[in-house]
Amino acid sequence: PILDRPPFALTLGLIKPDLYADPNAVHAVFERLRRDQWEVVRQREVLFQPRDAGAFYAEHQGRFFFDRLVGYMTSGPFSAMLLRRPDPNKDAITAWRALIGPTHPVRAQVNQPQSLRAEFGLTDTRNSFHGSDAPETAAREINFFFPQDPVLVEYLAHWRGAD
Ligand code: RTP
Ligand code: MG
Repeated sequence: PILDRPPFALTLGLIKPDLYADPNAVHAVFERLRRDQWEVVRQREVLFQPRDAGAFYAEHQGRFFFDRLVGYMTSGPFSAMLLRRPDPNKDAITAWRALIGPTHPVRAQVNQPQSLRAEFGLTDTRNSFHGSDAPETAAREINFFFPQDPVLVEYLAHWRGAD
């Protein structure tokens, strides 16, 4: 049963193009990750073509902000990270989304001023970070950027085996 499973310890984080273009900001983000005991298992620089952004954000096709989102995500290189919580009792997906904060930076500034989007986000679209929202999406998104990575493959076998 799902309740007997360990919390999902992996997630996929993005440092989006606007922020990735600013080395001082990127440095500050990695300092924060170290301080909060995140393990960056893999990290790669990615440059999206429009079709890549459309594939990654397929669920948003047809939304009013889709073209803006594709334009943003193809505006320059960004960083994709396979993140792990070393503490097996902590859920990486929830913890990472809590750290980055609400989608809309203005809301983040009001409700979660310590969050990364409150500090670095610019607009509703240019919100500087991404985080997977569930174990299934984390697995899909990690595999999107790090296909068949052994860390993901082994973790999924262990996690699924827990039922
Ligand atoms: P994400 O998936 O990137 O972590 O963000 P989220 O769940 O907080 O937000 P979601 O609704 O999934 O939207 C995906 C990304 O689309 C852009 N967006 N722009 N009103 C707008 O202009 C708007 N709304 C969303 C953001 O870049 C958001 O992260
Ligand atoms: Mg989302």
